[in-house]
Amino acid sequence: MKRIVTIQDISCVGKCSLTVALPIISAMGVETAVVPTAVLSTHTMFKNFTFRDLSTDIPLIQKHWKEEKINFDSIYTGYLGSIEQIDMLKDFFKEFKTPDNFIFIDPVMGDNGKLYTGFNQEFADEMAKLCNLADIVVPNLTEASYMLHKEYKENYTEEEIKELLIELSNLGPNKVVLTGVSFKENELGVMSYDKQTNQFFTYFREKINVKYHGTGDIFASTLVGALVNEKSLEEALKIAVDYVWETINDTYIEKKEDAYGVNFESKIPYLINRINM
Ligand code: PXL
Repeated sequence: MKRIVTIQDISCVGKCSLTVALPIISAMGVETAVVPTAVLSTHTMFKNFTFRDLSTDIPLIQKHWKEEKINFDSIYTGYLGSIEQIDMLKDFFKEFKTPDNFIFIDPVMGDNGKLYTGFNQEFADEMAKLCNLADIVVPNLTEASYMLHKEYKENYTEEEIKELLIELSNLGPNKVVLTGVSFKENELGVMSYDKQTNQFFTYFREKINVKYHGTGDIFASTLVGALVNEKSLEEALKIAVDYVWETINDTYIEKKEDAYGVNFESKIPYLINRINM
């Protein structure tokens, strides 16, 4: 069985980071090892959340796993709590990167033009340096703007998105995916760039006019799961966008509050069908 290690926080309520990565990757038939970076009572969109930093455990977990000769088909990072953790991961990558696996970074930092509580430009700059070690990075437009020191805009032309993708690939990774891309009012999706083949790829679905928290984490978890299942980047992107669309649609019908995330659980059978197609 393939094995992914995912490194991100546990937000105990709110359906993001580890509480979505674990069930989604497992449902895709891949073992999910975890390095929890922090424990929060909820994600940071709620007020008065608790935050326990788990940085000191990271090198200890790394050392033990090295002794046990544990290896991974992919190393997938999401929300990281501090610059110190970014530095620790550089070392973690060195220990566990092999010629056969790939490093997948979701540089979780912000959305809608703003950084989440607790992040600043310095963190974005350090995250950009961490991306140098990645094989694939999957920022949204906010995260890309901060990492590249570019102004965030509401609307982009195809040429501008291509430029952003190339600049992101110049940070280091061979494959880059931008999420939240839209060239028409009623469409939303992703655009990717593969530096080795010089290929761009777009995939859109009909836009549902709501924003739910945690969908970026669902997208990233599904994408890395599909890639480890040996789907091509294009096929994996279609599966991830379609699954996120299904979960948003299901939630929209129920009209839930956005901070509580999407009904990804009810669409797990859909995901399993897609991955086995
Ligand atoms: O969904 C991204 C995310 C992950 N983890 C924590 C967060 C957020 C977004 O706000 O606060 C703790």
